[in-house]
Amino acid sequence: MFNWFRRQKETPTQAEEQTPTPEQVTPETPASEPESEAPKEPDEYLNWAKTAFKNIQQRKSEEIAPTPQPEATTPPDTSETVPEPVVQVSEPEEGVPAWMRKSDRLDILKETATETPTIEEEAKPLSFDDDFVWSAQVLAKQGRAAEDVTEAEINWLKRLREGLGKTRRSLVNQLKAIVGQGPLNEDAVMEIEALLLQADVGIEATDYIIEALQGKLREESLPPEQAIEYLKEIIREILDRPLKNVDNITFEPEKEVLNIWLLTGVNGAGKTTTIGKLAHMANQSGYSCLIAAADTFRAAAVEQVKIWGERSGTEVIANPGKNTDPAAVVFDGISAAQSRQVDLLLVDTAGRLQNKKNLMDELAKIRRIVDKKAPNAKVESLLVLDATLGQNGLRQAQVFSEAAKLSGVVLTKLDGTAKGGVALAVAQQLNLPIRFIGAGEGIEDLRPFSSYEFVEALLNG
Ligand SMILES: Nc1nc2c(ncn2[C@@H]2O[C@H](COP(=O)(O)OP(=O)(O)O)[C@@H](O)[C@H]2O)c(=O)[nH]1
Ligand SMILES: [Mg+2]
Repeated sequence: MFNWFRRQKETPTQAEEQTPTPEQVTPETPASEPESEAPKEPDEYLNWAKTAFKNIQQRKSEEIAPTPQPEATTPPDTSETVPEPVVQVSEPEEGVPAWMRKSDRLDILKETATETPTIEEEAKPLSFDDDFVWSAQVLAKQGRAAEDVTEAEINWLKRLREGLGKTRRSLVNQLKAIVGQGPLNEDAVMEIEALLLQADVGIEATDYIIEALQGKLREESLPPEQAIEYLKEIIREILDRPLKNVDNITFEPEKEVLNIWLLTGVNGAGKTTTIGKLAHMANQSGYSCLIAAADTFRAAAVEQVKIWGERSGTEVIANPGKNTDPAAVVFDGISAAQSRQVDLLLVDTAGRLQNKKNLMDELAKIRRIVDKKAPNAKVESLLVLDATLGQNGLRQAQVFSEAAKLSGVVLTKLDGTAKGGVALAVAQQLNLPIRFIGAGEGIEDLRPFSSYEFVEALLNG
């Protein structure tokens, strides 16, 4: 089993026994002294990638051989074989936001929810292309063994690279041209400033980056490639800085204790989708999981959570009554989680209430219930932020950080028009660590954040 939270393969017993020491839980930074077999030269990386590719192919053929899968091209007669959905899907009500009211998305979700959820992901065959080599190199540089690399990891890195592709292309060449000319003159500073601001980096982080870069280039003149490497270091430092205040660097659910993760954020940010993806990732990584549907203000919202529950094979605690108190659902969720001894309870919350005071009161009430009913639980409060909103998203974030004691951010929609630089603004302006990033609507399109991988996807060719 591959534990995504730890980024390592482990047997179920290992997962039980192992308590990670601080040294073990810092995979974000690449090993400064790579192990002896780690590649250094370009052709060594290529060989590493080839080995990884061969291993993945071999593992796939071994998995498929004993029990051949039914042909995905001939859909089964759904009227007969597919069991009735457990969920009673009610029509979206008046007053729900436009994207829900149209319900196209919901319809698609409803249809696909009863099918095998991984069909889309399985459909794409893995090919040994530029993207594969790039992804393999990113893993190799972090000291990974070619034997352990999984297809899911490669696919994720490809996705991330693709998502940040537009920003990378507009940043890298221009930056190289500017920083390769020695100390930055006034024009150069203005050009870099414009580039970074266009990428949503925000003024504070931009100033910080320019100052650090300026200092370095005054000390010594660097060729463009090295100047970019230094720039990457600065950016990683910004992204990792908020982690200094937290004790769980990997953000993996703790064993032997109930973990409760509250997901907050405005409507449409991606809370519910993120919950579905997190539940899937937790189940796949060996953690038992439960979802509490505490966005009770819209009937459709609860149904949407249930669909994600089915997709990820996770039970959803919901209250079917009208005008249900979200705190009551959270209470029920905790009771169920405690009696079943699950590892992780994911709580969906409402994104928009009439005003800021309402929102604050509601979130505070949920938090009180959690603290009272589960005083020993490990509670995290995650803000889900739509990366395509850039600086506007950050203003919303400010409101939530006043309303809830936030412990981290989930950045979503990095696959779309997002510029990516907003990650730096989050770290610099909110001083919150980014915990997970979403880059797509599929169930596997969310992974723990790694500053190393993010910066490579943003600035490496
Ligand atoms: N492209 C893309 N769409 C996403 C991502 N995460 C969520 N979405 C979409 O954003 C919309 C709102 O998501 P939802 O989870 O309902 O947001 P909520 O109101 O915060 O619960 C849905 O159409 C999702 O499919 C992502 O990472 N990438
Ligand atoms: Mg929702």
